[in-house]
Amino acid sequence: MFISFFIKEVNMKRYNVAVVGATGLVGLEMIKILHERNFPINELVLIASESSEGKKLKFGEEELNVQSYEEGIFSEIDIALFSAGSAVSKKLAPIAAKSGTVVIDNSSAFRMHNDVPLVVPEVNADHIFEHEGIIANPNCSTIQMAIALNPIYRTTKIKRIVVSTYQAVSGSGKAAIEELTNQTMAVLDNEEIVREVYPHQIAFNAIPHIDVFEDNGFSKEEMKLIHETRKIFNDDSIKINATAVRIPVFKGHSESVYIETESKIEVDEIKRILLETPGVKLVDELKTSKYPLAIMTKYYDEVLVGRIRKDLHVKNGISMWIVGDNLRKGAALNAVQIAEKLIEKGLE
Ligand code: 3JN
Repeated sequence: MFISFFIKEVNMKRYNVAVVGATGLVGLEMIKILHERNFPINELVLIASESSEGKKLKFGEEELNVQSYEEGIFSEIDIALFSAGSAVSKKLAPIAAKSGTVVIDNSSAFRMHNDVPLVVPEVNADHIFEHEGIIANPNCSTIQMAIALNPIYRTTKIKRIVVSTYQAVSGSGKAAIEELTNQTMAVLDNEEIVREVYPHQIAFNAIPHIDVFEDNGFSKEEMKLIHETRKIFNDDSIKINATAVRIPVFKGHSESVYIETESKIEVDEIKRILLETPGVKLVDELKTSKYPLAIMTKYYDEVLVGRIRKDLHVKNGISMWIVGDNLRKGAALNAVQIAEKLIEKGLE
């Protein structure tokens, strides 16, 4: 048994992997998850901006140097996980793809492109293999909603979704974590509030504004939820209305999600199918005050679903509360899972 395991390990194909945006919150999480999940790596190349050049990052026990981009850096790379923002992705992902690297991009740069699959592996893993060098990771708020709604959608089509998000500041990066920390202390100490990341004080507040506003009155984050969900389900008939709100929580996005299904489905049936859904954890026991909480994302990689209840007035209307780790399943873990699916079938 040990010998066969050993032979399998030795014979396992190993890949050259790059993380672009390695020093960011999501990049760091990608490195951690590649190690945790024992991804078959031959060489791991960490790429970040010039200002991070020479920094060292841990990959398990190893310490790896951070490099900045230079021509030819992708020539030996099999898979590149990008999380350096959409400007960097727009510039570097096509270069990497052209040199034969498969790019898994966490930005919005290519998500809605027709020749770029937008993938949540538990929902539409089959789309992965339609790639032409770039695969897109959806927005964090989209991923957790899609994963929870998918088993319901497969049972009875969903006609309409009304979603309000309660998003953690880590979605805006390291500077936002610092801003919430500093503002919280400043409010408690009755000192001046300094604002840099958000247009308003985030401490002790809720800001209904994520990303820029579009001409239709919706924010770009809200429009991402609409367009991306339709693309993942390959169903433009789903009517979606979204409100995205930033709240003073460090980690874990929460969502109030209301759906109208095509045919009747009982709450008990939804609970039963969610219990059997990989990547989902049902947390729904009102008597003992059990429901998903943002702080639970510290312990779970699954998307947590609870407070499932029937609308009292609208036929086939159902409400629920969905919570996910925005840095892991909402970003880094989803990207690594796409990479795992890719190598399962062999890269080519
Ligand atoms: O705000 C959040 O909670 C998630 C932020 C996502 C984000 C932030 C800046 C740029 C994205 C994204 O993933 O859609 C982008 C972008 O790539 O457009």
